Amino acid sequence: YQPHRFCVAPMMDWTDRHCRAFHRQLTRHALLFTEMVTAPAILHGDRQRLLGMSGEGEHPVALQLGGSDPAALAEAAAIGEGFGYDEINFNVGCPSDRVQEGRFGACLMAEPELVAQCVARMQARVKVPVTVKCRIGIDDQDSEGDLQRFIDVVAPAGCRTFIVHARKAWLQGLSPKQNREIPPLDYARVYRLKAARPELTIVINGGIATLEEAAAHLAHVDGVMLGRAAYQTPYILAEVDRRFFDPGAKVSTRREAIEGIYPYVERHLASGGRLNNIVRHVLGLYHGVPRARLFRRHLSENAPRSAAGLATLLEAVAIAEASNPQLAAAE
Ligand code: FMN
Repeated sequence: YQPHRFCVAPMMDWTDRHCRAFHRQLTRHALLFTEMVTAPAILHGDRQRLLGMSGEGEHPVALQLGGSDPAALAEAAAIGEGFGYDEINFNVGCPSDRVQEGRFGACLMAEPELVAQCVARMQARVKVPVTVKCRIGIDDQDSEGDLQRFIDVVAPAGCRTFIVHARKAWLQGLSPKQNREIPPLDYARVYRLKAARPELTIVINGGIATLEEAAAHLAHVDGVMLGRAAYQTPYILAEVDRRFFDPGAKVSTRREAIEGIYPYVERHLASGGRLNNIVRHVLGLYHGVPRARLFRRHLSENAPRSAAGLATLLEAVAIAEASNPQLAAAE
């Protein structure tokens, strides 16, 4: 059993606990990741808000940390482990300016010794695995040898699993959004990394849109990580368990997935939360079926209202499923 066989990527503002509660209705086994949380935020901020989970059913879930101070990261990792996270993942892949100022994210690829120190200090404090999410390169430091050297310095510090975004990061002149499209992906480089270091668990990320593509990558690497496709077309997650983990697993219908979160929605509303906190992650559920637009519209118009309750969600489902009897069966 390889827990990293299928992962849903860490995405700021997207993969919060509500999103994860929803994704969990579609797949029992995919490894979910939090948004990046910085070590200083954990040390000085509202831990319950930053680290609280949606409930016991959320596992397996990895906490992604950002930072570059080994001591602060180690403390943050220990706190995260205390909250029950199954893995601590270190962000060495995010290109944004804000993140560079604090010296975290992809710019750390230029400092493998520092990354190794961070990993070693974290792994010394926690029992759960510490993993790294990185890029194939940055700026002009992106030869095959540079990636290999980065991995060979960091792995002995205690990291056995690397999630590699198969696109180099450009730290100047591109927004993070642009840098998710340019420069082109180089999957072959990640495959060669796995071939050269077969003892490491290598997970590939970047531009994977379907489970067919995911399956093709798995012929070369140990795992796949999907970001935007999982978020924007979440129903693809429904087949992940059967396809990648357990041939006997059940595939939920869209309706079952959404009915599965009703109790969570009710608890959230009862504790003073807004419907839209959860429902904004559900908008893509019917993507590709005839009444998807009506579903999305009903929710985006009504869920943000402060009084919106479970009824709004029930109405949206009724709208999406009206005269769509084939949706009753899993596709
Ligand atoms: N990567 C991180 O390592 N940490 C983050 O917090 C993070 N936030 C992201 C937020 C958004 C909205 C998006 C679209 C991506 C973010 N990423 C972050 C990058 C993704 O984890 C992933 O590496 C990237 O989107 C490529 O995968 P994809 O093509 O499957 O989306």
